[in-house]
Amino acid sequence: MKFQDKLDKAVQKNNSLLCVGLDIDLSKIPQTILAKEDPIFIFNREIINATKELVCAYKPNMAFYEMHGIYGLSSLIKTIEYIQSTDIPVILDAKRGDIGNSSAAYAKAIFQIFKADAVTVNPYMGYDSIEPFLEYKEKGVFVLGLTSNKGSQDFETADAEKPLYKAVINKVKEWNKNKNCGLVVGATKPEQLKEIRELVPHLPLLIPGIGAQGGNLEASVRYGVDRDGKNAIINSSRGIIYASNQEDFASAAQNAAKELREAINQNRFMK
Ligand code: OMP
Repeated sequence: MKFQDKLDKAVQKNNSLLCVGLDIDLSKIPQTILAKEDPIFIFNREIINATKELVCAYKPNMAFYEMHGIYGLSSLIKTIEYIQSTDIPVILDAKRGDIGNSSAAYAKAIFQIFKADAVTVNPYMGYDSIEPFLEYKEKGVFVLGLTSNKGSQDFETADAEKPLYKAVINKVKEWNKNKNCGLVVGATKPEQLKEIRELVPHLPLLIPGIGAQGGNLEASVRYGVDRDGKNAIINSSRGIIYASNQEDFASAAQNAAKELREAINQNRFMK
């Protein structure tokens, strides 16, 4: 199934635009889980069981698995396999992008080995660095547009007259021949988000930066959704999965996800 269709189904079924980020931090996982075999997978499975009726996507960031070497990668594969049994799409946050043949290898790993439904990519190296991902027509490709971090001012918005992120957006519109592109726009940049949504009325926007990074939820939802109140994927990682670092972590994550889904929905149709 195409990523966009899978996303639309999950949005509809769970009445949700919430994406839970699975950014594993062993120092925040309860001792009883750490004592088990494959604690990363067990932790994720509990979080997924507690939130699968509340979300439209999951977004594991590869860095948090790669840092544990082969064990982390094996837990990531098991986690994605488990998510696939729930019909919720997986956006693998990898921020890849390299010369063509290297990107082709990255794309193969992400879509064929890890079996993600979508990926995040870095556009700095231009079209041939993104093309191998776009060739997987069924998969979603989220291009970094305007990121949530402070350093976004170094390049993305350095030129106030002609900001680089706008050049990226124009290219993404060109690159969207297979209708499988999306854009990443940080929740910390609500003003620009409004403008970006006008430039790309139909593209799915992945919007991270809610919760731990202090992004503006209300504005991100209002400005981020399309005309039908869809296609904004509002991500929170630490704010959900580490709502508690005690035994009650899964129910605490469930409560945090319920609250956030509700807060998102209150702003979805306010355009
Ligand atoms: P929390 O701050 O814990 O909610 O995590 C945010 C997640 O979104 C992390 O995995 C980041 O790497 C990712 N992210 C950003 O925070 N800012 C961006 O501009 C882009 C991303 C991303 O591509 O997902």
